[in-house]
Amino acid sequence: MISEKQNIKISKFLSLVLRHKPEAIGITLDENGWTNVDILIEKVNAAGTFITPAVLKHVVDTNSKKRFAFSDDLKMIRASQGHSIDIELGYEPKEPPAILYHGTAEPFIESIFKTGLEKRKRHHVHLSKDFETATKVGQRHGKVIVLEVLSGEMHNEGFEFFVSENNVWLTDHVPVKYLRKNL
Ligand code: HQG
Repeated sequence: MISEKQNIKISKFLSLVLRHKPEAIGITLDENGWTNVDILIEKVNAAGTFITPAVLKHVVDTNSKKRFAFSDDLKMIRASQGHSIDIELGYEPKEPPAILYHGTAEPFIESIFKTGLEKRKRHHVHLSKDFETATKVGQRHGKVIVLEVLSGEMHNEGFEFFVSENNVWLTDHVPVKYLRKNL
């Protein structure tokens, strides 16, 4: 239908407008991050990236990290996590596994072990339940370091965790005492 290269290009553009800058193409997100599919398609086309409803569905279905989700009636679409703008994803708090992983890069380690894991520009700290995924996340930033997060202990002590529709674990902040480095 479309090349892999085109698929990735559209996915990146959707991440930009559904997570960070809807105003770049003149769409708005509701308080839960949803936007109307027909309007999105119209505005993405107007901005110079050619997509049809079938192409959009293909990009959503084949996305390696399932970054986007349609509403049940298929009229709305949103990013499942990763936003920098102020929306409420509405995920219910959930008990995490005993251990979760966070992939980061070496230059950040000193600062992380001073202040803990911070959400930075995003809404939450992003954690993975498997080591491999965390490794891939960390590699985006440089020489990868995977940290172990004592999520079970945090949960017992009252910290809230959420899991996104695409299985990313989310929390507000991970204090240093729940982090382990030497994996
Ligand atoms: C680091 C991608 C210094 C943190 C991925 C990370 C993920 C600190 C960076 C999702 C720090 C933020 C999220 C501190 C945290 N001092 N550095 N105190 N606390 N950091 O990209 O977790 O492809 O915002 O370790 O796959 O890397 O977008 O977060 O290195 O799921 O769908 O600050 O984004 O998904 O970087 O990645 P990011 P992330 P998508």
